[in-house]
Amino acid sequence: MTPHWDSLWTNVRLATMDPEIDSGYGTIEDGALAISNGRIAWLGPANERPDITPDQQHDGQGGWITPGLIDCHTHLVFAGNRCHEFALRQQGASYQQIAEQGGGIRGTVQATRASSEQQLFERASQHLQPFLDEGVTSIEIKSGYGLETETELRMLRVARRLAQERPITVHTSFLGAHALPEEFEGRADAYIDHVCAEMMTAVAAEELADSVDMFCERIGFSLAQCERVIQSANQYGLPIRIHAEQLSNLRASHLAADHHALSVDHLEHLDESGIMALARADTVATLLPGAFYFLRETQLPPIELLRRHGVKMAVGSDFNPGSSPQASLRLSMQMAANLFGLSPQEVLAGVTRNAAQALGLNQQIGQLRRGLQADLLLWEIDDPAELVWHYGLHRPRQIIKEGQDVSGR
Ligand code: DI6
Ligand code: FE
Repeated sequence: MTPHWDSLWTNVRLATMDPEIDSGYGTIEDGALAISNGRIAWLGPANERPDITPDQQHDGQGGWITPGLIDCHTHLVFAGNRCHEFALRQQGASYQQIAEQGGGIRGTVQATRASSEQQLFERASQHLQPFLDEGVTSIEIKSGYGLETETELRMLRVARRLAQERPITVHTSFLGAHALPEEFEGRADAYIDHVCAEMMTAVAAEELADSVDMFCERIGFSLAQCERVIQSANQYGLPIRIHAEQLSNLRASHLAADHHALSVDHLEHLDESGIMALARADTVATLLPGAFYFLRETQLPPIELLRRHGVKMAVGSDFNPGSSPQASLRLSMQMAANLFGLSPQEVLAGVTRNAAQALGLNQQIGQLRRGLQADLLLWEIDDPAELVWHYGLHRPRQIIKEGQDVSGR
């Protein structure tokens, strides 16, 4: 049977992000790329292209094709706003102090509980649009602003519906263990029982979560409490990820590594023993420079040690109303370079290949590779580093999602 191509791009340079090509962008100069049935059917140097006539041919005019961007850490579904809290922080209150006084996450929980599924969906669609416009083709979305069964389910249903109605792959994480709700004040263990038994059972019954997340922190939950959440996730066969070592070091990375977590996220207070554990488990270290910036943190995540031990680094936006209210992965990419010192190659790997691994989707997305989902972006740039250097200048000329041109949607 002669192979059939739906579409073909020529006169392009490819940043494949394939580590088997090279350890940088996986560059193919003067390349070509063909799509068939929503997958990458062929790619390589133009002069090696098989003689197949595609249904559609595109002239890339010397631009670059990259994989679609992947934001592997967001809290995109929420209601209300936290401007008041921002003002308190301007006057010197810390994020932790506000949380301890019953503000912070709890404020968003109140507003989210009071919103219908339709209201949450409309707001979340607005939140999603800027990510779509800048070339994000896959996104992780957490629950965690319900902290009771019905609202957690509503948030996750909204995330699933976004995947159905918008051109994006959505990975959902159940984050019941995000904060202690008011009605459980002083009874954190009882709340964790509730998360593990009732809430997770309901989430699993509707198949609403692709992974389980938790906030291991003094203002969140202890190691022992997180371990119980993990055991429960294991029972449902759900992979885990942990908000770890963000404000202090509770050794959550060790716990994550022991349980083969997909990712640990934030990591400003991570130490070398934690890094070695992550390296052994091949758990992805997700860096969230937006939260570092917005909370005016001074403790940097240990980038050089992560590099030295070969831990894979991803970069996420952490888009949320409290610690990272900027709806842009592209801005987070610039921050990862400028604030954390990642190279442009590391940043791009962090929002493609490594972000895909953080979602357990590295056999589907994250690289330009034959057989993978055809999620790709065509950029009018001379160097992929421009995507990290500039913020707010380049929009993809074409956005292809599973083989379909979804530019402008
Ligand atoms: N760490 C964070 O940065 C977000 N959640 C978390 O566990 C912040 C969530 C919020 O403040 O609303
Ligand atoms: Fe977060």
